Amino acid sequence: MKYIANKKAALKNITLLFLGLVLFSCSENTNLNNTNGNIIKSMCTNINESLLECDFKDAVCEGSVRHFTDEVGDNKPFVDLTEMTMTVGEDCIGFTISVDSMPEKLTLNQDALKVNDLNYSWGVWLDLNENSYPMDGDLRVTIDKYKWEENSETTINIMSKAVASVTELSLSGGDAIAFISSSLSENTFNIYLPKSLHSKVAKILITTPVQFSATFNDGKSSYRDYYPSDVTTIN
Ligand SMILES: [Ca+2]
Ligand SMILES: [Ca+2]
Repeated sequence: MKYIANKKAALKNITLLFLGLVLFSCSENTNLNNTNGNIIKSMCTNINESLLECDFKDAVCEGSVRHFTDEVGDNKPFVDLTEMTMTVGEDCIGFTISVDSMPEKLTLNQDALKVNDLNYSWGVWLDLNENSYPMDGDLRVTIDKYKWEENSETTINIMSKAVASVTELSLSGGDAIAFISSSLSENTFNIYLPKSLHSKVAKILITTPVQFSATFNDGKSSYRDYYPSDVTTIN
């Protein structure tokens, strides 16, 4: 609940940024090499003392890459994880998350969905302390859409930008560290995190255990695909 309350309060300040998978179109790829935190100063603003809002302009992290392949056809196409990567560069961390296909439009805030319930999510959990459980001090990077208010059901066009939230997990839930403007190209999300974003981001190693997940909940049924599929400790 702490996590939801924290996030909801923050989102009230950036409602326009977070309304589903929204915003402007930009196909430029940028490689950012700034190592000393200036990238944070130039591309992030503080929502509050401990929460940043950042746009790294479709930057792509280059470095060592781990590739992950999930079964195709084991869920709804936009929930069906297919290919994922995790990149650990000198100064950055990168993730790509591909689903089988994304429709041109998504329906949000289904009438059957309760307020505060998760509607859509694509993301990755990082088991920083390698105990096979997302507990205190671990990290979560997800593109989430919640039903925050009793809004009526709506259908939106998918745009090329989505917002990923970086959350430090704790025993009571988690605290958002940053909201990162990320790109969506066809069926692939690309998330760029400079290591200078947070000390926990800097701790991500190429060997850090990860779990990818995609979720859709319309209030009547819940769909979830995750990789690796034999790990079920993350909820
Ligand atoms: Ca799959
Ligand atoms: Ca852990």
